[in-house]
Amino acid sequence: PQAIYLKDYQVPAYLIDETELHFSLGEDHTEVRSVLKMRRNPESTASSAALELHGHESLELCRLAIDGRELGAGDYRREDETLGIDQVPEAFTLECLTRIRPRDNTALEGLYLSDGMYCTQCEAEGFRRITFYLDRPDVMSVFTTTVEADAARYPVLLSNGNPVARGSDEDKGRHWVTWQDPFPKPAYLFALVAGDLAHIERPYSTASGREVMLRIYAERKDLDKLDHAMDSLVKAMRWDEEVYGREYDLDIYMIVAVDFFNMGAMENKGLNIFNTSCVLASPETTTDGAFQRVEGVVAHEYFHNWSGNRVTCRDWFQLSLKEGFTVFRDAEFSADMNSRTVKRVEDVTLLRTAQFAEDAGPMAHPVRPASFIEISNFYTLTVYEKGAEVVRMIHTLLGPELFRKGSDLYFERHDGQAVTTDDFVRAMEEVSGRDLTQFRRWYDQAGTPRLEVSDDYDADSGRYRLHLAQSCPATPGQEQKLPFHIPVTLGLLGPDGRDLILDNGDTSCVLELTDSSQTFTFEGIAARPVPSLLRGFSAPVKLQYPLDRQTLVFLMSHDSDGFNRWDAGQRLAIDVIGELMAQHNAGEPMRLDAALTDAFAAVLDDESLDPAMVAKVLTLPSEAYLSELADCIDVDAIHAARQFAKKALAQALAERFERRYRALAPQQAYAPDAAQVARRSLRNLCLSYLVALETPEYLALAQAQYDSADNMTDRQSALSLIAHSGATDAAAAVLDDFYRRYADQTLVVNQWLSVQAGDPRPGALDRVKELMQHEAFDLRNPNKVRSLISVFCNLNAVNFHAADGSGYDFLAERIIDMNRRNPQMASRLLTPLTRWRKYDAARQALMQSQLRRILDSGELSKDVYEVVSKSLA
Ligand code: B3K
Ligand code: ZN
Repeated sequence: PQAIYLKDYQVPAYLIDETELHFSLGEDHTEVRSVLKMRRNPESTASSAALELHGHESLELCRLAIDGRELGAGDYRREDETLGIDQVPEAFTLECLTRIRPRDNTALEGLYLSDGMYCTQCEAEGFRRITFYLDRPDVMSVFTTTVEADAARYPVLLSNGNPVARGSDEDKGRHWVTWQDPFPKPAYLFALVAGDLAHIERPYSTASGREVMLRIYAERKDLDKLDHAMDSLVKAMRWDEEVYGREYDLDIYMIVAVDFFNMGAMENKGLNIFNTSCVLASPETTTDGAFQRVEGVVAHEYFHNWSGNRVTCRDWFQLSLKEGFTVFRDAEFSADMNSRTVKRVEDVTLLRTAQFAEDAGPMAHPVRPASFIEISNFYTLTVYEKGAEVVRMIHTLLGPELFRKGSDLYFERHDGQAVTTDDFVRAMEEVSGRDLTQFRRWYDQAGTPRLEVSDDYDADSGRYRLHLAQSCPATPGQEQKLPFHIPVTLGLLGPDGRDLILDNGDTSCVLELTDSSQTFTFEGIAARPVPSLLRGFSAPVKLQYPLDRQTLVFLMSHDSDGFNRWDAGQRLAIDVIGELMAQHNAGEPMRLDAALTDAFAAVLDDESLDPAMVAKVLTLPSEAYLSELADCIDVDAIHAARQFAKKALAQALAERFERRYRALAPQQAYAPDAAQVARRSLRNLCLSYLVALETPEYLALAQAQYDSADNMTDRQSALSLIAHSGATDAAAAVLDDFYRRYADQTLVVNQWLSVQAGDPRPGALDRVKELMQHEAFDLRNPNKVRSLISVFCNLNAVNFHAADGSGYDFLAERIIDMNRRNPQMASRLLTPLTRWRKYDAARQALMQSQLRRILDSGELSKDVYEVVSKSLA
């Protein structure tokens, strides 16, 4: 397989002004007829008049004609992934008839069947599995699509745009609907759905008074779980009108929920296709976290209508143009709908745990990659989450008003175009008059910068100086890095814990670090201050500013920045757990520093704090984050020390945990609103500490919560606490009960699989293997694979990294099998093996040998080949 380079980009040689598609869906195969109005691109410098269309090897070509003249086999060249015609006119009509087999499509790209319903996934390069086309985002065309199918089996026929005609052939029992999408779009935004679907609908009038119909489709049995997604959609539409001045543009907006889907959802123009896990929600079946995820994903896909669809990407190297910006938009939306600080804590936790790990691994790449073998491998935390951080930094540097002006200019200037991240930055430069040349390095240089800070204070002169230095580790293909432009939001706390007023008259300011090291001076400071650095996590960097535990406790209780208060608590916990690990490895008894217990007690006692933030502060850093921070990951010590800390905190604070647990008992009927979510999160956290004590009394408390819960949040958290406790009989009984209650609710059964896959006790791998044979499991369904296999390999470190290598062996086998079925899934599964350099020599050898085994296993997809070969390089 060959790499493709950004530097080789060339404008398309041909354009497609109009695309007419006719789908005849049949049980055995589907016929796709296309009529393309094409012409030579006046901007192309290509000398030959040859036309190269993309087309997957699975396409069966039945007929090809130019301007009505049928081409014979000698008139074109069929290669693995392309169809070439040597000589075509300046302007012409290309007709094509292809045959495809959606039923055999296990890759879930292109047109496939999900539980008997037809659906599509075309981003990034799935359209070439439907028909021959210029399947690249800078070829934008107006689509008219007719879908024809059996009327009884597939009563609902959908595509992008507005329905303009329909009809039926009663003798044959078939019917058809024609859809027209007036907005030119690239093929990756094409969508088609056919099935026996039910829907809910709600009218919406836009800010300027246009009437729009919103519809959400799902299987009939799930019709009662669509209201939350609809409410979320309406909120997102209003928010985008208010915050970005963006309105919806078609007469109808549709979301369809499907059970077989490689990722979360897809923003196809006017016809979003969603994983059921990102649409369906009901109190009985859905946790608070999942309710919020539905809200966030519905908003994300809706926001793409402007940041992605109206203005799209020139090529796939620019993916973060739409994804980074849209993640930033959805994060701000969720922050406005719920708690801003909690949302920030969650996003930064994901970034620091998983994106930093990606940035330090063999697949590290810039937000705008310079090359790829398979683009599907680049839908990453770096492109999405770090990309969103880069947009956030622009927002921080410009301020909200100029940022909005920049976004207005970007949308107006580029509406209907396929553009680059540079175009986005240029709009921001123009409205602000700022030069972001150096800032652009965030798009081009991979790796997580380190920010080293030291300070000094001179009491006589009242001068306080902060010394900031940056560096960035080498990443594959990038040995040397140039300094980044880093916004460091800063506050200074006086000895009383209050913010000092800074020169700008405010309690925070933004320092702009542009050199490899710089000193910032503050005059007239009466006493040595404590700096609150990177407030709100103003840049995606690793901060190195050693603070003693006492100062961390001080920041934890006084910092006016909620994010940094939380972060100080995390740093304290990390420090204390590190000490426990050292004791563990020295064979000494572990002893928890009372500083942590006291700090937690103070937070727990302060009833004026938002319970959601209290829950975040009292949540110990995850094993995954502790692993990311380690140079060499000591899986067992991390697990042992963290468990010990949890239990020791529970012992010291049991009374307090129990008191708050009881005080936070539900007072009203369940609602997934911010206030209730906050109470439940703290209450369930208290319960988790109590159950860590493993006393019959507290296990009974968890059991009582499980039995009496009127919602999935409380039931599921009790379930996993009991299931992971040492009480084996109770664990088996509650898992059994849970399955029996929810056997007909696929998404709930997936949680049941995850709880078992995540069990840190010995024997989890055998259980996972058993569950693969269970009726509830299906290797073809990505949600099931993620719930069972990915959870085991990513969230159950002690078992997956078992010293005998059994976890690695299991995963390699799964990947080799999945490579044939669904390359995208297979490639995603590889992630934990790619991190082999972070483990001890024995584990390194075991992991490497499994990677080699995969590499030698036969014909690998581009997806798997790219990740395995880069991991071994
Ligand atoms: N744009 C899609 C992701 C498509 C992934 C293709 N492998 C979902 C999203 O980011 O909104
Ligand atoms: Zn997206």
